[in-house]
Amino acid sequence: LKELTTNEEIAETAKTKLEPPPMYKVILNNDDYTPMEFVIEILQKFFGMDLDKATHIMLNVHYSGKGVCGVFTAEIAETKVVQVNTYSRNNEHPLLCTMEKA
Ligand code: TYC
Repeated sequence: LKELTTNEEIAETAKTKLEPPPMYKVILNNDDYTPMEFVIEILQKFFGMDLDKATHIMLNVHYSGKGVCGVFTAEIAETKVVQVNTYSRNNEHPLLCTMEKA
C-alpha cells in the first residue's frame, strides 16, 4: 500500500508545530503622578521581580519614558496589561501599561 502521507508532509507538519509563537513586550509608561513605590510594588506583584530588579526597571522608566517589564505570548501579555491597568485604576493612579510586538 502506498503511504497516504509522505515523509515530506510529515516533516512539514512537524516544522509548523515547532514554529515559535509571536511574542509581545509588556511596556510600562512613565507619568508624573504615580508614586515610585507603587510602580515597584506592581513589578514585584505582577512580574515576580525582587526589590532590586523592580527598583532598577522603575528608575529606567522614570528617566527614559518607558521600559520593558517582560516578553510574553499574546494571551499572557494581554493578561498582564489588564491586571496592571485595573490594579492601578483601583488605586487611583494613572500608571499606563501597554504591549507591542517584540
Ligand atoms: N515618574 C514617577 C514619579 O516621579 C514615577 C514613575 C515611574 C511613574 C515609572 C510611572 O511607569 C512609571 N513619581
